[in-house]
Amino acid sequence: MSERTLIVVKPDGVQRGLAGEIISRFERKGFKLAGSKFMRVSEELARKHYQVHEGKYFYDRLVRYICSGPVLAMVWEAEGIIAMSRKMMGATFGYDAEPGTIRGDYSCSKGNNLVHGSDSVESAEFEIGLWFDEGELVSWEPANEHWLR
Ligand code: RTP
Ligand code: MG
Repeated sequence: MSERTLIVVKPDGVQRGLAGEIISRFERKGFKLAGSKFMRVSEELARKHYQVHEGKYFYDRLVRYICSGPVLAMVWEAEGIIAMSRKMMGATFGYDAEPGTIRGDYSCSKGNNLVHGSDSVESAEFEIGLWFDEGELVSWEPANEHWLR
């Protein structure tokens, strides 16, 4: 199986109507969508998701931010997707991110940076397991001859 990553359109991305744009960039790049859900994040999920940042001064604010409104959580797959999707998202803070990246094109903020993407194979496995049940992920294997060629 090719590499998978967790991508989350954060509350500001949803509220600004950028979910479609973000999906579109990943689709056009050639990534395959393996799962998706529009949801609210519980405080418990937020704290686990951001556990590497526990103790940092921005941790509580980060948890409040990700819980503040609906998000679009997705699993995407492609060979090398973790590094590629991080490049496409751009640097963490919108004002640092290069034009042409998602954050560089649509965010000039520090905290409100529109999108999350896993940063390593280990964190992708951890995060996908946290956000999705295996049964919520969809196979692209053709079932029969009805398949566009
Ligand atoms: P993400 O996990 O959301 O994809 O972002 P990232 O890898 O680029 O950045 P990371 O270091 O993992 O930080 C997670 C999120 O915390 C917020 N943050 N605030 N100094 C600060 O105030 C600060 N540093 C990080 C950002 O929302 C970042 O996306
Ligand atoms: Mg991160």
